Amino acid sequence: MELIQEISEYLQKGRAKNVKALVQQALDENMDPKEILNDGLLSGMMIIGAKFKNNEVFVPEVLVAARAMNAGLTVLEPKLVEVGNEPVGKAVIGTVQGDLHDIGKNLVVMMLKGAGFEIYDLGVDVETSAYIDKAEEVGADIICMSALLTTTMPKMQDCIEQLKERNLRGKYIVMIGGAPVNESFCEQIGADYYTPDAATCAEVAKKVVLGKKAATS
Ligand code: B1M
Repeated sequence: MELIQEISEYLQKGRAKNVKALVQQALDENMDPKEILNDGLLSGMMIIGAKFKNNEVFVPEVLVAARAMNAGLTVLEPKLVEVGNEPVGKAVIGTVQGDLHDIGKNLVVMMLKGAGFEIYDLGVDVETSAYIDKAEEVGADIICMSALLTTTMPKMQDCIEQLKERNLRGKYIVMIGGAPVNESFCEQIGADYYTPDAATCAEVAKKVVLGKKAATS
């Protein structure tokens, strides 16, 4: 079996140690880190996601697959973030309150780091005010929110409303994303940018932060 296929298969079985070792082997064989991510790890997670939806697997299986995914990501992270290291700005990030999904958010963190951002990762189940408090504390440029559940998406709007209440709406660029989020939701709640994936998020973040800094300098 091809190495990349093996990574996907072991991820689906939740075999974290094997996934970690195979990702390392793939890197040692000079495979492209993005190929390992997309065709190995993410494709395995997509298969698990589809099976979960069809009730062919349940939460425990998804959880071990997610752990295997995160184990693979720890090996891949140094390669994914080594692209650039000029300091670009500061970003506060987290998965919104009530939501425990962190794989996509962790990928966004890696890509933002790779784009040169200093990251303040608040983790999962983040209270709305915590994003704003942290942004104020560290002098952030961007607030990034991730949501994977339709039931937790409204927390993004709560953050926008709190920013307005605290007269801080113009101070921060607000970026949102996650599987159920889309452009029209972004417009509806008055966030600044929706991006569909981690790489695009980092690309847009860098462009707008540098643009804002150039305009104010
Ligand atoms: Co959950 N889950 N889950 N789950 N889970 C989904 C999201 C679901 C779609 C599955 C399904 O039914 N098909 C469904 C949501 C349905 C809905 O709301 N419409 C669901 C459900 C229902 C649940 C529970 C309620 C199940 C239960 O308990 N009965 C429960 C909720 C727990 C909670 O959060 N309170 C639950 C629990 C879990 C696990 C804990 C078992 C596990 C999470 C483990 C973890 O994250 N550490 C889990 C997983 C793994 C999934 C699926 C299978 C995979 C999610 C994932 O990691 N994808 C998911 C099904 C699916 O999405 N196909 C599912 C890979 C990841 C890279 O993609 O996070 O989308 P994603 O990130 C992408 C983009 O969205 C984007 O970048 C990434 C790609 O580059 N992105 C951003 C993400 N954040 C961004 C922010 C940005 C920009 C881009 O800007 C700031």
